[in-house]
Amino acid sequence: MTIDASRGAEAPPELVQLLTPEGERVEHPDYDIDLTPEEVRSLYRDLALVRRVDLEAVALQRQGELGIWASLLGQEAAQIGSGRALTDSDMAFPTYREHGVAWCRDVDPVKLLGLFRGVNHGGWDPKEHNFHLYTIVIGSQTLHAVGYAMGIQRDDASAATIVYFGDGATSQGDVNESFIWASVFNAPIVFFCQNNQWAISEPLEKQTRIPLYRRASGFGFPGIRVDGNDVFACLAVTRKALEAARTGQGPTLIEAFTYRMGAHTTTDDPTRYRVASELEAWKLKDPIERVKSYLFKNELADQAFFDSVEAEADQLGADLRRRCLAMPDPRPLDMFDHVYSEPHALIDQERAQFASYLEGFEK
Ligand SMILES: Cc1ncc(C[n+]2csc(CCOP(=O)(O)OP(=O)(O)O)c2C)c(N)n1
Ligand SMILES: [Mg+2]
Repeated sequence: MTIDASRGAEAPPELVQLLTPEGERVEHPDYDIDLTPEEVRSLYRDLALVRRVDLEAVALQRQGELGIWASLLGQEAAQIGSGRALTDSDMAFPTYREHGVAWCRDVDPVKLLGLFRGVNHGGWDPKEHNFHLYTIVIGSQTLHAVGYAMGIQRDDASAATIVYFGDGATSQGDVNESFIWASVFNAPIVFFCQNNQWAISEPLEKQTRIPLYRRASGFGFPGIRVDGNDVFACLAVTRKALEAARTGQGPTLIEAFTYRMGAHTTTDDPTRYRVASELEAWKLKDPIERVKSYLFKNELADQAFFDSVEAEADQLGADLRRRCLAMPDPRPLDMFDHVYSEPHALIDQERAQFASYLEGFEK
């Protein structure tokens, strides 16, 4: 039996697209965007630099400097487009793969590396960046985000919340519960699902028999599918959904239709469960190449511009590597420090037990 869950190289129907894989600008009646050449160049720079952060992190893991890394390769446009749609007062709740969104929230990428190197438990102050800590437990951040959005609502603040999750996460109870809460309380939230078509080795057709964005209608709010490899469309669609949230119109589900071009994480080998031709087809839809073609074709950027971004990426990569290796190892007992915000008897006991265990080693 074959189930058409819209996976594969063909652009599925109902997809909001403003920039084709060939770099041609197309119109959409509901979603338009007017970007200056400077803004397009800036988006290109974001895309290219986060890809370099990611490549450097994969290399560092391969050299034993990180415990693990979850690559965003192929998902740059979904993350930069949605991340650049946020205002400073909006709040974002990520999974473990949102390095592009972290970039848009001004989180120093070395702090992401710290988490994957195992030298910190998060690395940044969520309040400082309005960017929550990475969440590994699939889907649980959707509940945290709806709670946060309901708080915004009760404070009567003009801000929105966005929560990121994957296609696999849509099968979690937490995600479905969060949809219900958001819907019945009309919470100011955008559910941003990056449908990269794989949940480790599980393909999309094991999660759903209908396009994911259509799930929203069953919960009572709008759902929309956007070309997740099109940074213009992701920006336009997310902006509109955030504005709807800020103006009391409640939640939106955005399904960014994209593809995980790399492995699930550096511990995974996707050649064991997916065919090479699928990846080859998606390489033609690369989110960065289409912006480059657009800039070139319309003479909005010259070779000197692309060279300067490349040079900046080289410098960023080298700087990240240097700072990653320089991060000090934490003291083992530090891990008990932030479990609770206040002293806690059980934690004190566990700290003491662990201290005496450490004493048992020769100095
Ligand atoms: C509650 C829970 N169950 C299982 C896992 C193991 N796990 C880690 S990633 C993952 C797949 C997630 O897939 P998806 O939601 O599509 O996100 P993607 O990794 O593709 O970005 C699973 C099952 C987990 N982290 N948390
Ligand atoms: Mg996935």
